[in-house]
Amino acid sequence: AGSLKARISELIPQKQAELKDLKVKYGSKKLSEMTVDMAIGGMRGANALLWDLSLLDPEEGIRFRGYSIPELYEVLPSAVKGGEPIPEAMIWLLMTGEVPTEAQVNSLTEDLNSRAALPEFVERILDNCPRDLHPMSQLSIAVNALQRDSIFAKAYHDGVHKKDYWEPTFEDTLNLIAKLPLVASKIYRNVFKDGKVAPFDPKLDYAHNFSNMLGYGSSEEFTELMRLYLVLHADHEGGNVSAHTTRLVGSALSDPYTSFAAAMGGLAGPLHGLANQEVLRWIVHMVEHLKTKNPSKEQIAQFCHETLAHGNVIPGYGHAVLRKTDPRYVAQRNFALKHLSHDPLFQTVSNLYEVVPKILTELGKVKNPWPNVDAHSGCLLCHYGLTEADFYTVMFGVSRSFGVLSQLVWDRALGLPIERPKSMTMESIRKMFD
Ligand code: FAM
Repeated sequence: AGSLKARISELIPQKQAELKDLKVKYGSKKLSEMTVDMAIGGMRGANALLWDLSLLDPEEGIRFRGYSIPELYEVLPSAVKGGEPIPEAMIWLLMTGEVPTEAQVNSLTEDLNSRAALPEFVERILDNCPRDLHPMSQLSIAVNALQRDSIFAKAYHDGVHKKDYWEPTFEDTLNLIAKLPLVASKIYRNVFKDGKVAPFDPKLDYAHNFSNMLGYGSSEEFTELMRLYLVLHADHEGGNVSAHTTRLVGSALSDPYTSFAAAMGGLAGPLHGLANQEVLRWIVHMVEHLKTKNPSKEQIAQFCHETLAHGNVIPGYGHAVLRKTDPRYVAQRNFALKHLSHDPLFQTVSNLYEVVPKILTELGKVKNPWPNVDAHSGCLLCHYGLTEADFYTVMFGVSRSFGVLSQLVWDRALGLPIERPKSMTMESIRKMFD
Protein backbone atom coordinates (compact mmCIF):
# COMPACT_ATOMS: atom_id res chain seq x y z
CA ALA A 1 0.00 0.00 0.00
CA GLY A 2 1.58 3.23 -1.10
CA SER A 3 2.04 5.78 1.66
CA LEU A 4 -0.25 8.79 2.06
CA LYS A 5 2.61 11.11 1.14
CA ALA A 6 3.32 9.21 -2.06
CA ARG A 7 -0.36 9.38 -3.04
CA ILE A 8 -0.52 13.15 -2.42
CA SER A 9 2.65 13.64 -4.43
CA GLU A 10 1.00 11.83 -7.35
CA LEU A 11 -2.18 13.92 -7.06
CA ILE A 12 -0.54 17.36 -6.88
CA PRO A 13 0.21 17.88 -10.61
CA GLN A 14 -3.37 17.16 -11.67
CA LYS A 15 -4.80 19.36 -8.89
CA GLN A 16 -2.44 22.19 -9.91
CA ALA A 17 -3.63 21.79 -13.52
CA GLU A 18 -7.26 21.83 -12.34
CA LEU A 19 -6.70 25.10 -10.46
CA LYS A 20 -4.95 26.65 -13.47
CA ASP A 21 -7.87 25.59 -15.67
CA LEU A 22 -10.33 27.13 -13.18
CA LYS A 23 -8.46 30.44 -13.30
CA VAL A 24 -8.28 30.46 -17.12
CA LYS A 25 -11.95 29.55 -17.59
CA TYR A 26 -13.59 31.40 -14.70
CA GLY A 27 -10.96 33.75 -13.20
CA SER A 28 -12.89 36.95 -13.86
CA LYS A 29 -16.37 35.58 -12.94
CA LYS A 30 -18.20 37.13 -9.95
CA LEU A 31 -18.78 34.73 -7.02
CA SER A 32 -20.90 37.11 -4.93
CA GLU A 33 -21.50 40.77 -4.17
CA MET A 34 -19.90 42.38 -1.10
CA THR A 35 -22.28 44.85 0.56
CA VAL A 36 -21.79 47.24 3.48
CA ASP A 37 -24.03 44.94 5.55
CA MET A 38 -21.73 42.02 4.80
CA ALA A 39 -18.61 43.97 5.73
CA ILE A 40 -20.24 44.87 9.05
CA GLY A 41 -22.06 41.56 9.54
CA GLY A 42 -19.16 39.11 9.60
CA MET A 43 -19.06 38.54 5.84
CA ARG A 44 -22.12 36.26 6.01
CA GLY A 45 -22.82 34.86 2.55
CA ALA A 46 -19.60 36.12 0.96
CA ASN A 47 -18.28 33.35 -1.35
CA ALA A 48 -14.69 34.34 -0.66
CA LEU A 49 -12.54 31.24 -0.05
CA LEU A 50 -11.33 28.20 -2.00
CA TRP A 51 -11.54 25.10 0.25
CA ASP A 52 -11.61 21.65 -1.37
CA LEU A 53 -11.86 19.28 1.60
CA SER A 54 -15.52 19.83 2.42
CA LEU A 55 -18.52 21.87 1.37
CA LEU A 56 -21.49 22.91 3.50
CA ASP A 57 -24.95 23.04 1.92
CA PRO A 58 -27.38 25.08 4.10
CA GLU A 59 -30.20 22.59 3.54
CA GLU A 60 -28.32 19.32 3.30
CA GLY A 61 -25.34 19.85 5.62
CA ILE A 62 -21.71 18.89 5.18
CA ARG A 63 -20.11 16.79 2.43
CA PHE A 64 -16.52 15.66 3.06
CA ARG A 65 -14.79 15.38 -0.35
CA GLY A 66 -18.29 14.88 -1.76
CA TYR A 67 -19.46 12.28 0.77
CA SER A 68 -22.36 12.92 3.18
CA ILE A 69 -22.11 11.46 6.68
CA PRO A 70 -24.36 8.46 5.84
CA GLU A 71 -22.18 7.83 2.77
CA LEU A 72 -19.06 7.91 4.97
CA TYR A 73 -20.54 5.01 6.94
CA GLU A 74 -20.99 3.13 3.67
CA VAL A 75 -17.54 3.69 2.17
CA LEU A 76 -15.02 4.21 5.00
CA PRO A 77 -13.42 1.21 6.72
CA SER A 78 -14.35 0.71 10.40
CA ALA A 79 -12.47 -0.97 13.24
CA VAL A 80 -15.54 -2.90 14.39
CA LYS A 81 -17.78 -4.69 11.84
CA GLY A 82 -20.71 -2.39 11.12
CA GLY A 83 -19.18 0.12 13.52
CA GLU A 84 -18.11 3.77 13.27
CA PRO A 85 -15.82 4.97 10.46
CA ILE A 86 -12.17 4.93 11.61
CA PRO A 87 -10.41 8.35 11.95
CA GLU A 88 -7.34 7.32 9.92
CA ALA A 89 -9.69 6.61 7.01
CA MET A 90 -11.14 10.11 7.38
CA ILE A 91 -7.67 11.67 7.35
CA TRP A 92 -6.81 9.75 4.16
CA LEU A 93 -10.08 10.79 2.51
CA LEU A 94 -9.64 14.48 3.45
CA MET A 95 -6.00 14.49 2.31
CA THR A 96 -6.54 12.73 -1.03
CA GLY A 97 -10.27 12.81 -1.87
CA GLU A 98 -10.05 9.01 -2.18
CA VAL A 99 -11.51 6.25 -0.01
CA PRO A 100 -8.56 4.29 1.43
CA THR A 101 -8.19 0.51 1.44
CA GLU A 102 -7.78 -1.34 4.76
CA ALA A 103 -4.08 -1.67 3.92
CA GLN A 104 -3.73 2.08 3.37
CA VAL A 105 -5.57 2.76 6.64
CA ASN A 106 -3.22 0.39 8.49
CA SER A 107 -0.17 2.06 6.91
CA LEU A 108 -1.41 5.44 8.12
CA THR A 109 -2.05 4.10 11.64
CA GLU A 110 1.53 2.82 11.77
CA ASP A 111 2.90 6.07 10.37
CA LEU A 112 0.98 8.19 12.90
CA ASN A 113 1.92 5.88 15.77
CA SER A 114 5.61 6.28 14.87
CA ARG A 115 5.23 10.07 15.28
CA ALA A 116 3.20 10.13 18.51
CA ALA A 117 5.87 10.74 21.20
CA LEU A 118 6.25 14.20 22.79
CA PRO A 119 9.56 15.99 23.46
CA GLU A 120 10.26 15.81 27.20
CA PHE A 121 10.27 19.63 27.56
CA VAL A 122 6.69 19.79 26.25
CA GLU A 123 5.57 17.21 28.80
CA ARG A 124 7.27 19.33 31.50
CA ILE A 125 5.53 22.50 30.29
CA LEU A 126 2.13 20.78 30.54
CA ASP A 127 2.96 19.34 33.96
CA ASN A 128 3.77 22.87 35.14
CA CYS A 129 0.45 24.33 34.00
CA PRO A 130 -1.85 25.19 36.93
CA ARG A 131 -5.04 23.07 37.00
CA ASP A 132 -7.16 26.20 36.69
CA LEU A 133 -5.53 27.14 33.37
CA HIS A 134 -8.27 26.30 30.83
CA PRO A 135 -7.55 23.10 28.82
CA MET A 136 -7.81 25.07 25.56
CA SER A 137 -5.11 27.50 26.75
CA GLN A 138 -2.92 24.53 27.67
CA LEU A 139 -3.52 23.04 24.21
CA SER A 140 -2.37 26.23 22.47
CA ILE A 141 0.71 26.43 24.71
CA ALA A 142 1.66 22.81 23.94
CA VAL A 143 1.16 23.23 20.18
CA ASN A 144 3.27 26.40 20.17
CA ALA A 145 5.97 24.59 22.18
CA LEU A 146 5.97 21.70 19.65
CA GLN A 147 6.78 24.34 17.01
CA ARG A 148 10.44 24.00 18.05
CA ASP A 149 10.57 20.90 15.83
CA SER A 150 8.75 22.39 12.81
CA ILE A 151 10.26 20.92 9.65
CA PHE A 152 8.60 23.64 7.54
CA ALA A 153 10.09 26.44 9.64
CA LYS A 154 13.56 24.89 9.30
CA ALA A 155 13.12 24.24 5.57
CA TYR A 156 12.01 27.83 4.98
CA HIS A 157 14.97 29.08 6.99
CA ASP A 158 17.24 26.93 4.78
CA GLY A 159 15.69 28.39 1.62
CA VAL A 160 13.39 25.57 0.45
CA HIS A 161 11.99 26.15 -3.06
CA LYS A 162 8.35 27.39 -3.15
CA LYS A 163 7.30 24.38 -5.27
CA ASP A 164 8.37 22.08 -2.41
CA TYR A 165 6.59 23.93 0.45
CA TRP A 166 3.88 21.22 0.61
CA GLU A 167 6.31 18.50 1.69
CA PRO A 168 7.58 19.93 5.03
CA THR A 169 4.01 21.15 5.61
CA PHE A 170 2.84 17.55 5.24
CA GLU A 171 5.53 16.28 7.65
CA ASP A 172 4.62 18.88 10.30
CA THR A 173 0.93 18.08 9.77
CA LEU A 174 1.29 14.35 10.34
CA ASN A 175 3.64 14.91 13.28
CA LEU A 176 1.18 17.29 14.92
CA ILE A 177 -1.95 15.19 14.26
CA ALA A 178 -0.07 12.20 15.70
CA LYS A 179 0.95 14.07 18.87
CA LEU A 180 -2.41 15.68 19.71
CA PRO A 181 -3.98 12.67 21.51
CA LEU A 182 -1.08 12.50 23.98
CA VAL A 183 -1.10 16.30 24.45
CA ALA A 184 -4.87 16.20 25.05
CA SER A 185 -4.63 13.18 27.37
CA LYS A 186 -1.89 14.77 29.48
CA ILE A 187 -4.02 17.91 29.84
CA TYR A 188 -7.06 15.84 30.85
CA ARG A 189 -5.19 13.60 33.30
CA ASN A 190 -3.33 16.56 34.85
CA VAL A 191 -6.38 18.78 35.28
CA PHE A 192 -9.09 16.26 36.15
CA LYS A 193 -7.43 13.01 37.34
CA ASP A 194 -4.15 11.79 38.87
CA GLY A 195 -1.78 13.08 36.21
CA LYS A 196 -0.90 9.54 35.11
CA VAL A 197 -1.32 8.71 31.39
CA ALA A 198 -1.65 5.08 30.27
CA PRO A 199 1.28 4.03 28.03
CA PHE A 200 0.94 4.51 24.28
CA ASP A 201 0.46 1.17 22.52
CA PRO A 202 1.84 1.15 18.92
CA LYS A 203 -0.36 -1.85 18.11
CA LEU A 204 -3.58 0.12 18.61
CA ASP A 205 -5.30 2.57 16.26
CA TYR A 206 -5.52 6.34 16.81
CA ALA A 207 -8.86 6.45 18.63
CA HIS A 208 -8.13 3.39 20.77
CA ASN A 209 -4.86 4.88 22.02
CA PHE A 210 -6.60 8.19 22.69
CA SER A 211 -9.36 6.43 24.71
CA ASN A 212 -6.76 4.45 26.66
CA MET A 213 -4.64 7.50 27.49
CA LEU A 214 -7.74 9.42 28.65
CA GLY A 215 -8.55 6.45 30.90
CA TYR A 216 -11.65 5.12 29.09
CA GLY A 217 -10.13 2.49 26.82
CA SER A 218 -11.68 -0.42 28.77
CA SER A 219 -15.02 0.50 27.17
CA GLU A 220 -15.15 -0.55 23.52
CA GLU A 221 -18.31 1.55 23.16
CA PHE A 222 -16.42 4.65 24.32
CA THR A 223 -13.67 3.94 21.78
CA GLU A 224 -16.32 3.62 19.09
CA LEU A 225 -17.77 6.95 20.28
CA MET A 226 -14.27 8.44 20.05
CA ARG A 227 -14.02 7.21 16.43
CA LEU A 228 -17.36 8.85 15.59
CA TYR A 229 -16.44 12.03 17.45
CA LEU A 230 -13.07 12.41 15.68
CA VAL A 231 -14.67 11.85 12.26
CA LEU A 232 -17.62 14.21 12.76
CA HIS A 233 -15.66 17.24 13.94
CA ALA A 234 -12.83 16.92 11.38
CA ASP A 235 -13.84 19.64 8.93
CA HIS A 236 -16.77 21.97 8.21
CA GLU A 237 -15.71 23.89 5.07
CA GLY A 238 -13.33 26.85 5.13
CA GLY A 239 -15.21 29.81 6.59
CA ASN A 240 -15.71 28.70 10.20
CA VAL A 241 -13.42 30.44 12.66
CA SER A 242 -10.93 27.61 13.25
CA ALA A 243 -10.64 26.68 9.57
CA HIS A 244 -10.44 30.26 8.38
CA THR A 245 -7.79 31.08 11.03
CA THR A 246 -5.61 28.15 9.96
CA ARG A 247 -5.89 29.27 6.32
CA LEU A 248 -5.17 32.93 7.12
CA VAL A 249 -2.22 32.42 9.46
CA GLY A 250 -0.79 29.66 7.25
CA SER A 251 -1.02 31.95 4.22
CA ALA A 252 1.73 34.09 5.78
CA LEU A 253 3.87 30.90 5.68
CA SER A 254 3.60 30.45 9.42
CA ASP A 255 4.19 26.72 9.92
CA PRO A 256 1.38 24.24 10.75
CA TYR A 257 2.07 24.39 14.51
CA THR A 258 1.78 28.18 14.67
CA SER A 259 -1.26 28.17 12.38
CA PHE A 260 -3.04 25.46 14.36
CA ALA A 261 -2.29 27.09 17.73
CA ALA A 262 -3.91 30.27 16.38
CA ALA A 263 -6.91 28.25 15.16
CA MET A 264 -7.34 26.79 18.65
CA GLY A 265 -7.68 30.35 19.94
CA GLY A 266 -10.66 30.69 17.61
CA LEU A 267 -12.07 27.29 18.50
CA ALA A 268 -12.00 28.38 22.17
CA GLY A 269 -14.66 30.99 21.38
CA PRO A 270 -18.08 30.32 23.01
CA LEU A 271 -19.88 30.97 19.71
CA HIS A 272 -17.64 28.41 17.95
CA GLY A 273 -16.00 25.32 19.47
CA LEU A 274 -16.46 26.23 23.14
CA ALA A 275 -20.20 25.72 22.57
CA ASN A 276 -19.17 22.07 22.84
CA GLN A 277 -18.62 22.59 26.58
CA GLU A 278 -21.25 25.32 27.03
CA VAL A 279 -24.09 22.98 26.00
CA LEU A 280 -23.35 20.53 28.80
CA ARG A 281 -22.70 23.28 31.36
CA TRP A 282 -26.06 24.84 30.41
CA ILE A 283 -27.95 21.52 30.70
CA VAL A 284 -26.30 20.72 34.06
CA HIS A 285 -27.21 24.24 35.26
CA MET A 286 -30.82 23.66 34.10
CA VAL A 287 -31.03 20.27 35.85
CA GLU A 288 -29.62 21.75 39.08
CA HIS A 289 -31.88 24.82 38.86
CA LEU A 290 -34.98 22.68 38.29
CA LYS A 291 -33.82 20.09 40.89
CA THR A 292 -34.69 17.15 38.62
CA LYS A 293 -32.69 14.88 36.31
CA ASN A 294 -35.72 14.54 34.05
CA PRO A 295 -37.09 18.07 33.42
CA SER A 296 -40.45 18.17 31.62
CA LYS A 297 -40.78 19.94 28.28
CA GLU A 298 -42.65 22.75 30.06
CA GLN A 299 -39.82 23.17 32.57
CA ILE A 300 -37.27 23.12 29.73
CA ALA A 301 -39.23 25.76 27.82
CA GLN A 302 -39.32 27.96 30.93
CA PHE A 303 -35.55 27.65 31.39
CA CYS A 304 -34.99 28.53 27.72
CA HIS A 305 -37.06 31.67 28.12
CA GLU A 306 -35.04 32.63 31.23
CA THR A 307 -31.78 32.09 29.33
CA LEU A 308 -32.94 34.35 26.50
CA ALA A 309 -34.33 36.93 28.95
CA HIS A 310 -30.80 37.18 30.42
CA GLY A 311 -29.54 38.05 26.92
CA ASN A 312 -27.69 34.72 26.62
CA VAL A 313 -27.74 32.38 23.64
CA ILE A 314 -29.04 28.81 23.89
CA PRO A 315 -25.81 26.87 23.20
CA GLY A 316 -25.87 24.10 20.60
CA TYR A 317 -28.57 25.70 18.48
CA GLY A 318 -28.28 27.86 15.38
CA HIS A 319 -25.62 28.12 12.68
CA ALA A 320 -24.20 30.77 10.40
CA VAL A 321 -24.70 28.67 7.25
CA LEU A 322 -26.92 25.67 8.10
CA ARG A 323 -30.67 26.16 7.87
CA LYS A 324 -31.63 22.65 8.95
CA THR A 325 -30.77 20.20 11.74
CA ASP A 326 -27.02 19.51 11.54
CA PRO A 327 -26.43 16.00 10.10
CA ARG A 328 -23.59 15.75 12.64
CA TYR A 329 -26.31 16.03 15.32
CA VAL A 330 -28.32 13.26 13.61
CA ALA A 331 -25.28 10.95 13.47
CA GLN A 332 -24.74 11.43 17.22
CA ARG A 333 -28.44 10.85 17.87
CA ASN A 334 -28.24 7.57 15.94
CA PHE A 335 -25.28 6.52 18.11
CA ALA A 336 -27.31 7.36 21.25
CA LEU A 337 -30.36 5.44 20.02
CA LYS A 338 -28.10 2.44 19.35
CA HIS A 339 -26.10 2.49 22.61
CA LEU A 340 -27.74 4.62 25.31
CA SER A 341 -31.40 5.16 24.47
CA HIS A 342 -32.44 5.14 28.17
CA ASP A 343 -29.85 7.63 29.36
CA PRO A 344 -31.66 10.51 31.19
CA LEU A 345 -29.32 13.15 29.78
CA PHE A 346 -30.05 11.85 26.25
CA GLN A 347 -33.76 12.12 27.07
CA THR A 348 -33.25 15.77 28.03
CA VAL A 349 -31.25 16.43 24.83
CA SER A 350 -34.13 14.84 22.88
CA ASN A 351 -36.68 16.97 24.74
CA LEU A 352 -34.61 20.08 23.97
CA TYR A 353 -34.81 19.13 20.29
CA GLU A 354 -38.60 19.26 20.57
CA VAL A 355 -38.71 22.51 22.54
CA VAL A 356 -35.89 24.87 21.47
CA PRO A 357 -36.51 25.31 17.71
CA LYS A 358 -40.05 26.59 18.35
CA ILE A 359 -38.82 29.08 20.97
CA LEU A 360 -35.99 30.34 18.75
CA THR A 361 -38.36 30.66 15.79
CA GLU A 362 -40.73 32.76 17.92
CA LEU A 363 -37.85 35.22 18.52
CA GLY A 364 -38.16 36.10 14.84
CA LYS A 365 -34.48 36.97 14.42
CA VAL A 366 -32.81 33.53 14.51
CA LYS A 367 -32.00 32.37 10.97
CA ASN A 368 -31.44 28.73 11.98
CA PRO A 369 -33.40 27.48 15.02
CA TRP A 370 -32.12 23.90 14.66
CA PRO A 371 -29.39 22.09 16.65
CA ASN A 372 -25.76 22.02 15.53
CA VAL A 373 -23.01 19.47 16.26
CA ASP A 374 -22.50 20.72 19.84
CA ALA A 375 -26.06 20.11 21.02
CA HIS A 376 -25.48 16.37 21.27
CA SER A 377 -21.80 15.64 21.97
CA GLY A 378 -21.76 16.26 25.74
CA CYS A 379 -24.50 13.80 26.65
CA LEU A 380 -22.67 11.02 24.81
CA LEU A 381 -19.34 11.67 26.57
CA CYS A 382 -21.10 11.99 29.95
CA HIS A 383 -22.73 8.58 29.52
CA TYR A 384 -19.29 6.94 29.59
CA GLY A 385 -18.08 9.04 32.54
CA LEU A 386 -16.23 11.82 30.71
CA THR A 387 -18.26 14.51 32.45
CA GLU A 388 -15.63 17.30 32.54
CA ALA A 389 -17.16 19.72 30.00
CA ASP A 390 -14.19 22.12 30.11
CA PHE A 391 -12.16 19.43 28.32
CA TYR A 392 -14.61 18.86 25.45
CA THR A 393 -13.32 21.58 23.12
CA VAL A 394 -9.82 20.07 23.31
CA MET A 395 -11.27 16.88 21.78
CA PHE A 396 -12.98 19.03 19.16
CA GLY A 397 -9.55 20.55 18.43
CA VAL A 398 -7.87 17.15 18.03
CA SER A 399 -10.49 16.24 15.43
CA ARG A 400 -10.47 19.61 13.65
CA SER A 401 -6.71 19.22 13.00
CA PHE A 402 -7.55 16.49 10.45
CA GLY A 403 -9.35 18.96 8.17
CA VAL A 404 -7.65 22.30 8.66
CA LEU A 405 -4.08 20.95 8.51
CA SER A 406 -4.80 18.69 5.51
CA GLN A 407 -6.16 21.72 3.67
CA LEU A 408 -3.01 23.65 4.67
CA VAL A 409 -0.91 21.02 2.85
CA TRP A 410 -3.00 21.68 -0.26
CA ASP A 411 -2.82 25.47 0.21
CA ARG A 412 0.96 25.17 -0.13
CA ALA A 413 0.78 22.56 -2.92
CA LEU A 414 -1.50 24.88 -4.90
CA GLY A 415 0.61 27.93 -4.12
CA LEU A 416 -2.27 29.92 -2.57
CA PRO A 417 -0.98 33.39 -1.67
CA ILE A 418 -1.11 35.44 1.54
CA GLU A 419 -4.71 36.37 2.38
CA ARG A 420 -5.27 40.15 2.57
CA PRO A 421 -8.81 41.56 2.08
CA LYS A 422 -9.26 45.36 2.04
CA SER A 423 -10.77 47.17 5.08
CA MET A 424 -12.84 50.39 5.06
CA THR A 425 -13.52 53.16 7.57
CA MET A 426 -17.09 54.42 8.12
CA GLU A 427 -15.90 57.70 6.60
CA SER A 428 -14.46 56.02 3.50
CA ILE A 429 -17.71 54.07 3.07
CA ARG A 430 -19.75 57.26 3.26
CA LYS A 431 -17.42 58.88 0.71
CA MET A 432 -18.00 55.94 -1.64
CA PHE A 433 -21.73 56.56 -1.79
CA ASP A 434 -22.37 60.20 -0.88
N1 FAM B 1 -29.78 31.32 21.00
C1 FAM B 1 -30.16 32.60 21.10
N2 FAM B 1 -30.05 33.52 20.10
C2 FAM B 1 -29.52 33.07 18.94
C3 FAM B 1 -29.11 31.73 18.74
C4 FAM B 1 -29.26 30.84 19.83
N3 FAM B 1 -28.88 29.57 19.74
N4 FAM B 1 -28.62 31.62 17.48
C5 FAM B 1 -28.73 32.84 16.91
N5 FAM B 1 -29.27 33.72 17.79
C6 FAM B 1 -29.46 35.14 17.59
C7 FAM B 1 -28.12 35.82 17.35
O1 FAM B 1 -27.46 36.01 18.59
C8 FAM B 1 -28.58 37.11 16.70
O2 FAM B 1 -29.13 37.93 17.70
P1 FAM B 1 -28.77 39.52 17.72
O3 FAM B 1 -29.18 40.03 16.37
O4 FAM B 1 -29.57 40.07 18.87
O5 FAM B 1 -27.26 39.59 17.93
C9 FAM B 1 -29.76 36.63 15.83
O6 FAM B 1 -30.21 35.40 16.41
C10 FAM B 1 -29.35 36.37 14.38
O7 FAM B 1 -28.29 35.46 14.44
P2 FAM B 1 -28.16 34.39 13.23
O8 FAM B 1 -27.93 35.16 11.97
O9 FAM B 1 -29.31 33.44 13.30
O10 FAM B 1 -26.87 33.55 13.63
P3 FAM B 1 -25.34 33.97 13.36
O11 FAM B 1 -24.96 33.52 11.99
O12 FAM B 1 -25.12 35.41 13.71
O13 FAM B 1 -24.58 33.11 14.49
C11 FAM B 1 -24.17 31.15 15.75
C12 FAM B 1 -24.49 31.67 14.36
C13 FAM B 1 -23.84 29.66 15.68
C14 FAM B 1 -22.97 31.92 16.34
C15 FAM B 1 -25.43 31.39 16.63
O14 FAM B 1 -26.46 30.55 16.15
C16 FAM B 1 -25.19 31.09 18.11
O15 FAM B 1 -24.71 31.93 18.85
N6 FAM B 1 -25.50 29.81 18.54
C17 FAM B 1 -25.26 29.43 19.93
C18 FAM B 1 -23.78 29.09 20.13
C19 FAM B 1 -23.42 27.80 19.38
O16 FAM B 1 -24.10 26.80 19.49
N7 FAM B 1 -22.31 27.86 18.62
C20 FAM B 1 -21.74 26.65 18.00
C21 FAM B 1 -21.83 26.69 16.50
C22 FAM B 1 -21.23 25.40 15.95
F1 FAM B 1 -21.50 25.31 14.65
C23 FAM B 1 -19.73 25.39 16.12
O17 FAM B 1 -19.06 26.24 15.57
N8 FAM B 1 -19.24 24.44 16.87
